[in-house]
Amino acid sequence: MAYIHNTIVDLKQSSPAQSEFYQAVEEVLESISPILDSNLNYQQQAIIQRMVEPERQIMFRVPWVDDSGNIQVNKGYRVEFNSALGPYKGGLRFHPSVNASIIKFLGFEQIFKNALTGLPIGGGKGGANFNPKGRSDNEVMRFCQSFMNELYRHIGPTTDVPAGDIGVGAREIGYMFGQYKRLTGRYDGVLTGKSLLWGGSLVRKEATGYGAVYFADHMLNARGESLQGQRCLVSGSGNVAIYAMEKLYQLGATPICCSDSSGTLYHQEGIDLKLVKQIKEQQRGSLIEYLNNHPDAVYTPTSDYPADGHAIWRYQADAAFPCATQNELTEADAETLLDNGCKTVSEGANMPSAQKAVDLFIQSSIAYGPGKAVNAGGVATSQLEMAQNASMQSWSFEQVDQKLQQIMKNIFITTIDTAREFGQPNNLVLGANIAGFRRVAHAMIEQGVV
Ligand code: NDP
Ligand code: 2IT
Repeated sequence: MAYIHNTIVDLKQSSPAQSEFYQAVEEVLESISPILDSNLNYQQQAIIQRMVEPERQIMFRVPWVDDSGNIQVNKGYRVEFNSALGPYKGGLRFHPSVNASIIKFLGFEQIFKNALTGLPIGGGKGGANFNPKGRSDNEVMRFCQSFMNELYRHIGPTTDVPAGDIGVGAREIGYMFGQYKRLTGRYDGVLTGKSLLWGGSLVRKEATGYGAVYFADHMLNARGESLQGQRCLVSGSGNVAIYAMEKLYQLGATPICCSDSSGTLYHQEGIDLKLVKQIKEQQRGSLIEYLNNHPDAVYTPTSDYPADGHAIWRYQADAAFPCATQNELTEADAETLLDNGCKTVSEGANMPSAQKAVDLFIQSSIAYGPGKAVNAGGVATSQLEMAQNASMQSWSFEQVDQKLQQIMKNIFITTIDTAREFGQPNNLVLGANIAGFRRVAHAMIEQGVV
């Protein structure tokens, strides 16, 4: 379609060298083309051109002093992408690979994900090219304080509410909250993913992983199947992966693999989740340490991965949960999964599958859930944390989990109903993108040209 093609050509000119961002935009624009054809109002209102341009992008210097007394300088970002549905909402990522392209792809995805939750939250994302690995708690604290010294003037409980993402968990949120409070004198819900001691919500820690499994369960139930007895591959071993594995065990499935940035672990009898939590959450160590307790497990370092993909997707399993990072599942990985009989792929991470892998999953008619639907339980529970902070309440674990389950069910129904409406019942990419897009587009039209 010429309109979409021209939009992407213009985007590449005005925002050069942002491949991850183009990938996210192309996927959304291609799948919404059926409604662009039938509704010229979107074109007349320049909705697409407005949506691909962030409302505001903030880039800043983050200087800090390491434990040896050396001055370090990082690059900080906050992209306030779209506020049609509510305050900007989305995580902060601290990882050496962070750049403008990655933050923009994440912020763009966040707009549609947040719309799908049905809650009043706009889309944003931020972070820094800071590597927390190997840094002491004091170094992480000084970095977070310096990061907040700039960020605090751009955020607020009804304007922009950051949370965690890769490399940002309860420790980092704590240090950033402390500095925000010191700078502003305000004790308000300006960040989510806070500690339960001072304003956090029960279930927020578990929400993304649990939600990804709830979504997979809905996809299977709709096909007359369930997760009971299924053997699963879960990439990553961070916040999302750990709580996806926990929920899989609770629903009678067995995660047999997980991974980290150094390698992949396979344990035929099922991953010892208590040990993974200890290694990753407490010791901040490497998964290779798992072998000290379980010499019968198999560990493949990244140096031994196949040239065209990743060791984890080469194991035979019923279901795959990519929960680490973007483009961690290649076309060759997808081919192997399908050849080995994998029937479900549920994306806990953001954009984990390369575009060609996505195409293969859709063509094969397996149960394939795209990240922006599957991992929306995290941000949805963040909004529940905002609601509790604003009303000065704290809800029980069961109350929040019930709401999370209901939200994931609604997202699944909205997504599959929209896919059916457009005659492609197995294409949940199309369903999620159109459902999210319509909500944001209509809000933008009603709010005028702003
Ligand atoms: P964490 O930092 O807690 O964990 C990330 C995991 O992925 C770690 O095991 C890490 O390895 C591994 N990893 C990260 N980058 C790479 C890489 N380039 N190559 C290989 N492995 C890598 O992050 P989260 O669990 O919070 O986030 C995981 C994914 O889920 C991300 O895509 C994030 O955007 C998405 N997401 C997160 C949400 C949340 O609520 N946290 C909500 C929705 C989506 P190592 O342990 O060695 O660092
Ligand atoms: O990608 C995501 O949805 C997140 N990292 C969570 C965002 C949030 O505001 O909880």
